[in-house]
Amino acid sequence: MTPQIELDYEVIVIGAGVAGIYQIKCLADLGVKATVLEAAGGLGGTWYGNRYPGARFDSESYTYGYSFSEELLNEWHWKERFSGQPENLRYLNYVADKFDLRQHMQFNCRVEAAHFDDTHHCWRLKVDDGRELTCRFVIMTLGLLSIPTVPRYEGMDTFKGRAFHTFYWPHEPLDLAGQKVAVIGTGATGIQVIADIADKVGELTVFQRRPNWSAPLNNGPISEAEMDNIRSRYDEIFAACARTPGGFEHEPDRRGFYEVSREERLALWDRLYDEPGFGIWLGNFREIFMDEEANAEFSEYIADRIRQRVKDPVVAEKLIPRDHGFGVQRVPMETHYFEVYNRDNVHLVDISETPIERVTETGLRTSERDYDFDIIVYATGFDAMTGAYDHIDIRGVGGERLRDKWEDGPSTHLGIFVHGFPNMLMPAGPQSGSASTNYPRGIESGVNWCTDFLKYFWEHGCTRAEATLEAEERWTNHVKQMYSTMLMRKAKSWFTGYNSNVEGHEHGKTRYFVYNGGSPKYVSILKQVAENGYEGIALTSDSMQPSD
Ligand code: NA7
Repeated sequence: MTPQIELDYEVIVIGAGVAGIYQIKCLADLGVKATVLEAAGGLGGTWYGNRYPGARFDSESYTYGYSFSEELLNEWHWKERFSGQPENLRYLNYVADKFDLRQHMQFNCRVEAAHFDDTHHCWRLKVDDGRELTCRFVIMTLGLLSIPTVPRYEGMDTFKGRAFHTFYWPHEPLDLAGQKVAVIGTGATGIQVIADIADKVGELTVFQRRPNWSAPLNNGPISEAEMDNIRSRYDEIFAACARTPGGFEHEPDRRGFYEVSREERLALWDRLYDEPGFGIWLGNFREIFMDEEANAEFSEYIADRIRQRVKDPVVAEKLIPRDHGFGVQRVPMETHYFEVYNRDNVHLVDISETPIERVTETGLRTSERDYDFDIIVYATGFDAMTGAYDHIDIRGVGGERLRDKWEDGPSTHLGIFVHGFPNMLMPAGPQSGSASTNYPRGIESGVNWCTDFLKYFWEHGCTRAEATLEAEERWTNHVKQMYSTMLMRKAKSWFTGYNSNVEGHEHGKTRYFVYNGGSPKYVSILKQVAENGYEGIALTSDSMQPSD
């Protein structure tokens, strides 16, 4: 018999972002005693944090919204095809209010530790307000990109102006007029913020270590009439998202790259370049992701587009990536980004040639010269995927630390369970298909699956659920193997665990973060696992012996 103790909650969900909001909705519907603990002062996760100018979806807004409520779908009017942060945050708050979810959320509560109690088959959580809370299940909805990272330059604390990471862009209005601003970093975030603020600041200096392949977002407003049409097609839209590997409406071109003529390839690329969204990446030939030659030909096409848009040929060449091809890293989508470099008040500093040596009281020093700034913006990315887990002292059976277990990269069963860490669920964990797709589409399937699993667990009177080591090894090897055909395996990006600002992640030692099998395949695997009585997961109940 499992010794009984009175638990504070049956389930504690950590994180009130897109996944946490939906997870608590499902638990509330079941009438389970559950709460969400959120470190920030409000809900929204990514959309609570990233308030920098230009922050917006690269997903079509109407594919990013939740699909679970027809009423919600009918009520909400997306104003732009790729909606901006303020509206996105409003939307998530609207959802929380509509379904009365705020009563189940606690803000400004940072979970510092989560230790599994193997005697009572429960988790003991330490919160930074001094409380210890117990629960049967802990559900990690921590976000994929929720731990911002900054460079380790000397003198960072000596700067007399304002300096912040894009994730911590001030909540109060910040007047940029006449200001001398530095932006360090040209990833998806840097590209959005640079394009947005170039005409609002006095001088903008961009410090670029490596350029990124980027293509036009082609955003635009959504009229009432268009929104009515979208509403009438929601079933069709979500069905299309469920069919495609990336969870978008963009379907890969099924023709073989080498089966069509160069003219036909160019015709497709010209069309995709002018289309809204990720079509240029996800609607392209599949060979772009796997075949060096096909990738090089397409990359050269994009390079020519950059040359056409940037007047100074020297600057244009600096904006063209040399170390990787198009699409092997997350493709940032842009709005007049390249034209920014035609402005007199914008300067590009290639810090692969003249590295930043230190932060000074008045700005930045490169190996070439000193620069003075009022504001330094670090658009330098995140400790992706596992970073948020590393920031909590998570200990499983026998006190094993998750951080230690994952030192060389995550190992999971389905991206949902971790052997040695029973009663812990990750609806969109590292190595899950839910995390490598149009996020809310993946979230909904991940959360639905976890919720069904919990129902099964409770119906069978279970007290403990743990992935077997064998199942974990099988899944982790499967995830690794799928990298072997993808060009992305060679890229230095967060897809492979690279981050020069995080100890141990600097040299691009590959970490297998992403499930590359596509959303439909992942969902069918989840379905099969459930149909087979949750194979690979050892369940313990007081009335039955441990099994898998
Ligand atoms: P990314 O895509 O990781 O980009 C970070 C950028 O910051 C990238 O250009 C980096 O250059 C640069 N960086 C990072 N550290 C440094 C240091 N120390 N010095 C100079 N430059 C540096 O993060 P984002 O926030 O842009 O995007 C994250 C995700 O958000 C994105 O994938 C979308 O899903 C949304 P590097 O390329 O490493 O040379």
